[in-house]
Amino acid sequence: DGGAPASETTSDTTSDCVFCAIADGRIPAQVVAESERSVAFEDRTPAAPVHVLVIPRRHAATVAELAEASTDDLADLFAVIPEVARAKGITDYRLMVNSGASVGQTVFHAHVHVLGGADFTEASM
Ligand code: DGP
Repeated sequence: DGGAPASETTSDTTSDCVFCAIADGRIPAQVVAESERSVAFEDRTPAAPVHVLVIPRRHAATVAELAEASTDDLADLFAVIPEVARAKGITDYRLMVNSGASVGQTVFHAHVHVLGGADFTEASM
């Protein structure tokens, strides 16, 4: 389209973003819960018995960028988490957010990992 080259940190570039494609329904995912602003779906490579990702429909590379773009979107992301827990039948869960490649972020569309269904108290996660 002649626009600027896609960059993994360019927050207005959504056409090649896999999580934008999931939010739009262009790529299928197992949706667990959703709202006007957020979508929760099963992680395709689960690291725990329950592993759900919650994403904003709005593209933002990181949660910090999302907070700068819309605190309403950020709040909604967290408001969906109890629905995820109910849908998955868990009361306890661990939330994890990777922000930046050096700590392991691989998809540059903000997301919160909801991990549960196991006892993590002895784990080094
Ligand atoms: P992170 O390392 O925090 O960027 O986590 C990205 C997660 O996204 C990782 O656990 C695998 C998951 N993931 C990547 N691509 C897809 C996809 O196309 N579908 C689903 N369901 N999950 C994906």
